[in-house]
Amino acid sequence: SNRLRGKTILITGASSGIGRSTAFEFARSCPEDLKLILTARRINSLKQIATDIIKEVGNGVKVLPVQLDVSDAEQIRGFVGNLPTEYKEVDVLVNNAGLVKGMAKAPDIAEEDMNITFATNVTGLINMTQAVLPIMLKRNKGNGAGDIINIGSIAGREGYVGGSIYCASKAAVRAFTDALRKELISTRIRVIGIDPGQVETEFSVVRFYGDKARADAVYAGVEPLTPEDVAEVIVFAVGRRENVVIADTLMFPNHQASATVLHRKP
Ligand code: NDP
Ligand code: 8X3
Repeated sequence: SNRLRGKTILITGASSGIGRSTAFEFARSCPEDLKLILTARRINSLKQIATDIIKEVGNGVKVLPVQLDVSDAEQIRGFVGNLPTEYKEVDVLVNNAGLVKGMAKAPDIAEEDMNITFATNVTGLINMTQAVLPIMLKRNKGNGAGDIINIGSIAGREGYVGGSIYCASKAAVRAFTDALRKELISTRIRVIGIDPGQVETEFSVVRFYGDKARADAVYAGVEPLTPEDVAEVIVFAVGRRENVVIADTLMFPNHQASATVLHRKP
């Protein structure tokens, strides 16, 4: 039987890239019975995605789009309390929302870029986790209490030039994920860390403040992962037997061996 059946799945950063693909992948993997809570700042994109998911898989999947800026602690506090009753029992939290602004080297990093990066990737992820954990802990009764999936990056394992704030933020995600798994060891909550290498999404467009040409140059001569590739791994991890924790995953496209070792076709 389908282990995803009946689950309520909350995804941050679901308006684009990996988060969006993860929403579709969950829906396709359990079209008969699933609830998706899709969050991001761009509510119109979320509404469109909700419509498209139901168009594709039918209305066995229920989708709730909610505007939520994870960098705003106040919004997170209100969000969980205001979930409609039928969506309150969150089983799976996918902490995916994340970004970086700029590729400046110290000492030229804009304070604003640093602040938004940490407020989203680190503080936002921790606040979301703290907001949702009580729901999972309350349900914790010996089986399947819940899953927390944190999206890190190869950048969290290895620094690269022009990546210091992003790398530091993702190293923080990795450290938080590791400590959290230990803190929750007496529960049945699974803490799952996934660190992708290059994935072609809006990530680089956002990093370069909307400069599409500069973003495209990042992927010139290489074949990056698709957001679907990462979504498949997320859904696979959640779909394992309850006693199986896919704790720590590093995934690359074939041309990549580290944050800095990439083979580019001339
Ligand atoms: P995208 O830019 O395509 O998607 C990022 C998502 O995060 C968007 O849905 C965006 O929605 C959301 N987001 C950004 N800021 C906030 C915020 N303050 N509150 C809520 N949502 C927010 O990039 P990716 O899909 O690539 O990124 C997803 C995750 O994957 C990130 O954590 C990223 O660091 C990580 N990652 C990406 C890699 C890559 O090469 N692309 C590699 C490894 C990890 P909105 O703007 O509507 O709020
Ligand atoms: C994004 C991957 O290497 O471009 O997480 O920083 S990288």
